[in-house]
Amino acid sequence: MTEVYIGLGSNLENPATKIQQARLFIAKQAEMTETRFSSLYSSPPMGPKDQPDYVNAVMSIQTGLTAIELLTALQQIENNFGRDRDTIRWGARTLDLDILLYGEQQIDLPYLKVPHIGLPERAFVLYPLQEIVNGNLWVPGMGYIDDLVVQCPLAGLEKLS
Ligand code: A4P
Ligand code: MG
Repeated sequence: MTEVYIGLGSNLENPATKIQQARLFIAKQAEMTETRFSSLYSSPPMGPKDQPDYVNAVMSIQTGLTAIELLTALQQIENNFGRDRDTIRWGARTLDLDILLYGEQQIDLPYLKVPHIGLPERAFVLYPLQEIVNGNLWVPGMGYIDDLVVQCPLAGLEKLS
């Protein structure tokens, strides 16, 4: 079993509810067992500004799936939540699920980069991640979580609950 951190994001159709529904949906998958779930956070959009604010959270799971199997499973869940894959990059979306960390593995495939490459500059990922990790987690190739958080401005991030 591998401990995996997943970033959840939504900015359409009751995003906070979407995030909670996605959490339940993930937790009930046979091959994914929830271990921690962060607070919900709101933040202004990174990327195009003409879209609603986002709600983000981070959860950890234990899984027997490989990273590639997990990516496929998460993409299917995104599709279940009505995600339209033709929309513009960094545009509004009902549900976005990113693999942030897969154990201590570093993966560099064209379609899968782990740790997630956006991690160091995304307050909406780093702060909820720091909330649920045990101690000062080492992020492979990037540094310690506490250092990454200190170096990342909040950029309007607010804890919701
Ligand atoms: N991919 C590569 N590595 C990974 C990984 N570690 N986890 C590939 C998941 N997917 C990964 O992603 C594009 C491709 O990334 C996938 O096919 C997968 O093979 P996508 O989710 O289909 O497309 P996207 O999300 O539109 O593009 P991108 O660049 O992944 O966008 P992001 O990085 O997900 O950002 N602002 C705030 N405040 N909060 C947000 O959550 N999110 C985004 C989307 C923009 N602005 C935001 C937020
Ligand atoms: Mg994504």
